[in-house]
Amino acid sequence: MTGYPISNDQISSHNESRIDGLRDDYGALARKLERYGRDIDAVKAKIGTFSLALPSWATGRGGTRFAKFAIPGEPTNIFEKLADCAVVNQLSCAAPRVSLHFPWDSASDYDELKCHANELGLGFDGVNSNTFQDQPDSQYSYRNGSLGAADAKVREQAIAHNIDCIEIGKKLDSKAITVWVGDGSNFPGQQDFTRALDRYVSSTSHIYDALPTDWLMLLEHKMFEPAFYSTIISDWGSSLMVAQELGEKCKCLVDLGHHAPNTNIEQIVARLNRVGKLGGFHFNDSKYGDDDLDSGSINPHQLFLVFNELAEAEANSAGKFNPAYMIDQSHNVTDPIESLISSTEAISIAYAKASLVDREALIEAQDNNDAMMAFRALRAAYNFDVTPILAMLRYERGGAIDGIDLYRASKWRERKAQERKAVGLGAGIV
Ligand SMILES: [Mn+2]
Repeated sequence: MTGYPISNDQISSHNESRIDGLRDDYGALARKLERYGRDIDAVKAKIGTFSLALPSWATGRGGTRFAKFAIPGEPTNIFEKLADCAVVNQLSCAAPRVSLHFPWDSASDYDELKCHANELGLGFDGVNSNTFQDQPDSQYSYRNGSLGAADAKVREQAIAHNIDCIEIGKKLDSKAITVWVGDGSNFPGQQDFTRALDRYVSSTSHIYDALPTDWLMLLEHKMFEPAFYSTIISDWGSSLMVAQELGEKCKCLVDLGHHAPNTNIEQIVARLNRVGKLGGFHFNDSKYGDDDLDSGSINPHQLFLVFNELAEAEANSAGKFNPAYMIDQSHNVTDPIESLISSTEAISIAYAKASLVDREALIEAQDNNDAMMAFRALRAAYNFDVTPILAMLRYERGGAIDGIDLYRASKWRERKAQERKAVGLGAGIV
């Protein structure tokens, strides 16, 4: 425990003043759940199996296309990003993996990086490639696309970069690579839809061939941006088409923000699961488009409905259901650590509520065409305040009853502002 960022003394004194109140709330919820036919400790054990990955890039302040406003004490390299992720995990006890992004997170020695992460209580999730921006040492530009580019040399460079990411991931014990490309067009006629997709499929098949046997390749679709007329993998249909063409190690990743407004995302979850192609999730929230707002901050009910489908999928998966869960959001106006603690709880709440759904009652109502009783089966679970279960889990695991309160009291950011170099002014990043 010595490598952990927040001292045990600090956590103990924080919890000491809150544990009596928590036990009171937990007891009241236990009695309520008992009347509902559920044992709170069994529910807690189930919720305790849930965990998330944190993206390294979310530890810095995000931005928009217009600007980024840095805060003092932001991490400036992968080691500092890991330290901030370790704070989130230590206090929330539900985010033990970090997802790296290359070349942003390049290191000179990945064995050292892995050891360092392990000392902080962290492991590594899937790796992410980046062919949506040029790097200082890039020979060819991605300005006209990457894996689907018309120029074969550009495609070869993009393929080689993805294979490099797999090689790094092998050293870190990652088991997946997530591929998202910015390829697309801004003008009607600029690009032939079919030939561009053919080139993308051909390129991704080379990356697929380089996958170790126990790895997955996750394809992330996005409706628009940076291209505004057409995007090469714009929707779950295109993503599924390519995943089915490439083979069983290729699956689809659903980012909650990458759909048209009002899209029924929970139905997409059910569809992808039906064909065994639901590979993972990127959690965030939105009001208008790909806003990358904090998970559950705008529409917590939708998050619950997504998890309800995941719970249904898990119940019918014969033990093979293991999607990669990750936060993917941009923190423009908050301290990223606070947003990540808050979002970890919001996502865990949705998971917990979905696990409380009375599935027998739900299926019975569905089969009897009883819309109101089916809806009530969902609403009854949604209406439970499950936060005492999550707080008790954190307490029992050495985390914080109130993570953000303790984080503020620890003055972590103020201390880091003294130690870390300033990030300075920067352009927006989405
Ligand atoms: Mn994403």
